Amino acid sequence: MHVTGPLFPEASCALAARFLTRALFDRLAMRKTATGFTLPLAIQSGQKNHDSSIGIYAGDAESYTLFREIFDPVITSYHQITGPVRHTGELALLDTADLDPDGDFIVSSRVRVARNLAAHAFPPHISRQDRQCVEKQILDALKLLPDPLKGCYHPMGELEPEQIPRECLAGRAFPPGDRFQEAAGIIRDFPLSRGIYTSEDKKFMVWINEEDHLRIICMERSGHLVRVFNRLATALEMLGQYLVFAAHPDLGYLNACPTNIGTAMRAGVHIRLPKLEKQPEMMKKLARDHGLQIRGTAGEKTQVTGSVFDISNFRRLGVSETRIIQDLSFGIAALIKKEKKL
Ligand code: CIR
Repeated sequence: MHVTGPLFPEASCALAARFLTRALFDRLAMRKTATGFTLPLAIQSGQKNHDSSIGIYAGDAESYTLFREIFDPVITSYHQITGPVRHTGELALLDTADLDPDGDFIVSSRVRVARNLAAHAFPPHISRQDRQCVEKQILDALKLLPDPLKGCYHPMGELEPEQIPRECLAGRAFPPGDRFQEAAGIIRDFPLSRGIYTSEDKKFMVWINEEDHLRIICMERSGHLVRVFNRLATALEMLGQYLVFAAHPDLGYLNACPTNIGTAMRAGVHIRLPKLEKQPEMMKKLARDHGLQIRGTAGEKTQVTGSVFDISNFRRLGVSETRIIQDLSFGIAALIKKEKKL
């Protein structure tokens, strides 16, 4: 394929724009994965959105190896890894106490991982028929889970567009996604073959066919992050007996967005810190020292309301799941200690 003109908008600060030279593009542009995914398809989102921070998605597991000359620098730069990536995970159950037993600070704890089935194209490139097949395979596996993970599925396929916001509020649907995902092809045929599985106690959830085939989520309204993690580790272990997840020996679990590979895990708490809120520099330093990411109350790029921050792990690749939870627990304890002291 020969494309003339700039590959990305001039104002783009995307990592893909930084590393994808014209010569590299020309060399890789003719390649096609077994599912038919190409580099021009991978960079569509970055081309259409001048404010992309990454600007590239994988259409399948093979994308990470066939186009590794562009994925590798994006991955090492985003995940701040020096040298070659050598990821090794560890999902051992942990034994740590509640981080906030009196419930003075932590509102809720949440852990999520992203997974894709190895045998199918990822959401940016999947066909309608394969998406349906993925939904069925995942549901068949979920049906085998024992209590307390047993639950029910809320298919979104038959929802009318006007019903979706209400279902989202009730936790039975997820929104169609953002313009980055739309440009990447992730929202094609929405809401067909999408849905949310929830356990009866609502502490375990699986989003099917959103940005990845599976987003597996555990949460509860307490500071017991380790209990939440252990529940997720148990569910993942069981699902892994029935489903083959896309993974790479050095990169860990593979997902549509290169920011979400490795452990593909984001663990965190919603925590009320009114005193630290007034000391943003102190809070930033604590976050930096403990590898924490601070987000607004409703997630990325949102405002902080009621002094409630979303605090989670920054590192996801090149560090084990167990280590992430241990470091995060340590960091959150340090924040609570400082808040009490102020
Ligand atoms: C970007 O390039 O800015 C978007 N594709 C989003 C990157 C962050 N990844 C994500 O939310 N999964």
